[in-house]
This record gives sequence, structure tokens and C-alpha cells, in this order.
Amino acid sequence: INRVIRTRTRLPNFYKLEHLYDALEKSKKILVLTGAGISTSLGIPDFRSSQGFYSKMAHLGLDDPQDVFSLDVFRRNPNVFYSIAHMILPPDAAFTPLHGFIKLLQDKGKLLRNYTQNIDNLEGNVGVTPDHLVQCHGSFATASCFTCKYKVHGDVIFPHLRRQQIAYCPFCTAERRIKRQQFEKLEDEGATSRKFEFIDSYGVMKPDITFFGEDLPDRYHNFIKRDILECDLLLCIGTSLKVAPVSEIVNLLPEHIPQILINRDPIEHSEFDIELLGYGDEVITWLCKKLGWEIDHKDFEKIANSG
Ligand code: CNA
Repeated sequence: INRVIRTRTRLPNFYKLEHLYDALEKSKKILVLTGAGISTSLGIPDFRSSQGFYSKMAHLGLDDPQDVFSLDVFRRNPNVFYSIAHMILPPDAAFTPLHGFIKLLQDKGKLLRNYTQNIDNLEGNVGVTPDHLVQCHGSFATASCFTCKYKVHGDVIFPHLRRQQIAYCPFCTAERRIKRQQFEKLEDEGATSRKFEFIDSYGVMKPDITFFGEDLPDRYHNFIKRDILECDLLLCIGTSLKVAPVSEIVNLLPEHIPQILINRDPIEHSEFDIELLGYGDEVITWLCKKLGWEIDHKDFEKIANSG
């Protein structure tokens, strides 16, 4: 198992691996902050790695690949999102050893909350309970009409997303057709104006994931202020910490709370007390073996024996 360990001495009692083992044994309120890197071993690309999702966006001709998740772009042209969403659809029933580790913390009564930036909903697959979970950027679990907000289970529109075909709201379809006809008529007459524009996203179903330009779900705001004061350890796993406001959590924690990073790449804009750099599933398996803990995942022993 390949890993690089980096430590610093910000906290006088927390700079050695032994301190981490001890904290994991004793902690009762761990805040686990996760990102796309905890799901990549299932083949779901992250965003910013060299083989990540953004590197596959060049053909769309966007100024910034992040625009596939821009609310304004969706409003004007929902095809952009519908043409790429199939790449990040969650696989049924799957989860990684890292998800298994979060469930293990929950089972041991140590998990205060998992703040996930992921939208793949795999925390539900492993059994992290809703009260232990904050999906900071929403998820594919539900979808809503862009116009009337009619809500459906997310999997209702999965076939459309897989076929890269827009899903429309059943209640807005007729209205959409009328508006479109009115607009086309005006256009034919050369009489279109800013006052009457046809918006392409009219009546389009949008997964309830948070786009750039949208506020985070209320649940995030309701919990985070309390949780940063209550937690006794931060584990930050599989994230580049580049998306605010979630990236700010590490700066909001009280000084005395130890901060741990488990990530493939170092995060240079933030300093952690202990950093375990490597493939997350391997690092967590190694750590659990050290602690005598067992993750309930089919690959746990295989990974443990590979190193
Ligand atoms: P990011 O910016 O792409 O960063 C991912 C981080 O994970 C990088 O620092 C990598 O080094 C690290 N990483 C990748 N693979 C591994 C691995 N096997 N083991 C350990 N570390 C690894 O993604 P962030 O999550 O930081 O950015 C936040 C965005 C990503 C959120 O808005 C998400 O909605 C969005 N996202 C989610 C998913 C998903 O739900 N699975 C997939 C892609 C993007």
C-alpha cells in the first residue's frame, strides 16, 4: 500500500500517527468531509484530476468546463447538462471501502456527520442514515421541474439522462408547447422582443443537485454552524477543497480540533495536522488494520493483503 505521510506541529499533542490512532479510538463526534475522490474507484470520474470530468468537456466549447453545472447555462440550454450527466450517474447498490469506513464510524457511534459534496448518493447505498448525512450539493435522488418545481424520484429521469434526452415536466408540457409556438410565430413575423423570449429550460426536469449560481440546501446551513463547534476531529477525504462554501469548513473549526487529510493529491492551499496521501481505499484499509477495525466491504481483505 503506497502512501505518503505528512505532518506538522500546529497542535502540541497531535503530530504523530499514534496521535491519530488514539484520536480515532477516543473520538465520539467526527466530522467527515468528503468529495469526488471517495467514489473514483467505482469508475465515477472526479472533476479536477487529469482524467477527471472537466478534462472530458472540451468538445462542448464552453469557456469554462464548470459551466456544465452553471444555472444560467442550464436555463438557456439544458442540452449541455443533459449531454454529460450520464457520466456521473450513480451505479446501483455500489459503494467503496471509503464509504464503508464512514458507515463503520457511524456503527461505532463516532460519526457526528458526513458532509458530502458528492451527488452520487452512494452514502445511502452503504447505509449512512439521513440524520448523519448532509448532501452539501444536493443529489440525483430527486429531480424538480425548472418551472413549476414539481418533484419526482431521481430515477424517474435516469433513462432520459442515460439516453442524453431531455426529460420534461408532465404538468408544463402543454404550456411549453403553446409558449414555443407563440415565440416562433413572433419570430416569423420578425417581432420578437426581450419582453417575450422563449426559455429553453421551460418545463425541463433538473436533478436536485446544486448548480453554480444556486444556494446550498437549507440542511447545510442549519447544521454546519452547530457541528463545527461540536465535532472533536475532522477527516477530510477525497476532495480538492476548491468549492466554497464547503471548502471554508476547515477554516471555521476551532483551533484545537485536529484536522486530517486522506487524499491522492496534496492540497497546497490548506494545511492539515496529518496528511495521508495515496489511494483512499488503500489508505483507509491500512489505517483500519492498524486499529484492528474491519470495514464491511468485499474488497477489504483483498486490499489489505495486497500491501
Ligand atoms: P475534485 O475537485 O475533482 O477533487 C477530487 C479530489 O479527490 C482530488 O484532490 C483528487 O486528488 C482526489 N482523489 C481522486 N481519486 C482519489 C482516490 N482514489 N483516492 C483518494 N483521493 C482521490 O472534486 P471535489 O469533490 O473536491 O469537488 C467538489 C465537486 C465535485 C462537488 O460539487 C461534487 O458535486 C462534484 N463531483 C461529484 C462526483 C460524485 O458525486 N461522485 C463526481 C464528480 C464531481
